Amino acid sequence: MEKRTFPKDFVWGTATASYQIEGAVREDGRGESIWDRYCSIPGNVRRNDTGEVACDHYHRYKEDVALMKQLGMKAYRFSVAWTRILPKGRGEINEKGIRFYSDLVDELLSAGIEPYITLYHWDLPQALQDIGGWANPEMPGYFLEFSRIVFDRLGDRVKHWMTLNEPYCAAFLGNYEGRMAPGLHDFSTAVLAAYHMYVGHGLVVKDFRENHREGEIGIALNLMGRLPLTQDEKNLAAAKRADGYLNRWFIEPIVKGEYPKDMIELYRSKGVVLPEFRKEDLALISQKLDFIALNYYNDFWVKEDKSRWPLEFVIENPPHMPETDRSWPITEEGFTNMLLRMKNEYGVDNIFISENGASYHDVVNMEGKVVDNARCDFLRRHVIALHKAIQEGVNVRGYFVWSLYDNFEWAEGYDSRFGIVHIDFGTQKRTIKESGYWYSNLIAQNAVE
Ligand code: IFM
Repeated sequence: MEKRTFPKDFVWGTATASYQIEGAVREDGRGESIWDRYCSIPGNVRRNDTGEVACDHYHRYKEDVALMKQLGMKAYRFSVAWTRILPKGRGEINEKGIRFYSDLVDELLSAGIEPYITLYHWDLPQALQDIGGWANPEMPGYFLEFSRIVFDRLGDRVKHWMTLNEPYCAAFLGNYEGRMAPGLHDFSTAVLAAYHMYVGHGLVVKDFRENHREGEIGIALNLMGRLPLTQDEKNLAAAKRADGYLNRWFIEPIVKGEYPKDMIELYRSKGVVLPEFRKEDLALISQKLDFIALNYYNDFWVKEDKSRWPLEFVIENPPHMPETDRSWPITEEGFTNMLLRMKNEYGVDNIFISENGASYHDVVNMEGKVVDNARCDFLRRHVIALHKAIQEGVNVRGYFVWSLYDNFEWAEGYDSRFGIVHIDFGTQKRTIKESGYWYSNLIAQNAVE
């Protein structure tokens, strides 16, 4: 088998997010988040699962860091819950919340694991949603206030920051498709929310630079191919709109300082209320970042569907595609393509893979093992695809598997397992899956076979 070696100092890690793993939602002064509220409404989440206990990481973080160390992880990406630090979103700081993250960072560093922090991974304080959430023009300023506290308290030890995780999901799935908190169905609100997230991102990056904070800062975007189901004109145009909706609306303001004109025209023609796109906002949004982080799962195919306002497309994959759970096709060549696109079309020259992984219905077998060969195969395919992109000149500095643990997979609850470590949600027993051992071996060799 061919051995493909990665650059020296390549960063290998895993990723998680606060609401998906911490639990302890009412402990030590944590305030209510939009996800607590969303989960409390029957029917929003499969089996009405909630993040109340999740992986109980809040209490078990030492054991969890020890497990990462055992697997040889070089880095760990996690997010800070705004509601632990500012229970009402603004105002008084909850020292116990800060303490938790500070202790976690210390534990990681003493285990030789580099912390990578995401400032916002979707768990907005409910108190801020009550005043309009991200659609409120004051939100960018509130996000800055929160971020400053985190930088002040953790920045002496944490050197890698991501402002937002997948703003597409937080804005569009949360405010338009309603499949995520806060569960709204209004396109104009979603566009405005996405815009304010970006202005907030810009303010935070500016503050980071002006205060000469040590380290690097970027953003984590989910960019994935949207391919025409057939080559006829209608589906080609539908694929372009789908790409505009998911990808171009998010990468172009960051790298070009402008929103895609065809999408602006489309939205206007459909009566969507758009933000003003002020020059000074666009300058903020497009400040140079130290890196752009890519979350890649799979490409999807699309075809025209005139009944779907305002974008007029639906997802429809070719028949008999190899798939993970949830009918996500396995498209590792799309991963290479997206990385090449980032470099060639958008000039991005500093990339982390902040998420990549697969959901399967894993079970612990009679020998106490989780033999997740399909996930090993998925990860191997994607790591090879990543290596190919690096060989073709894309500067990728690190890769984080989603996820360390099976965890609360948002509207899918606990049914969708992404971990390389299995969690028994009844007992909280952690069992390293075959994929966990496979990944550990890959890290030790800094190479994939
Ligand atoms: O679990 C999520 C994560 O929070 C954001 N990116 C996609 C993952 C899998 O759906």
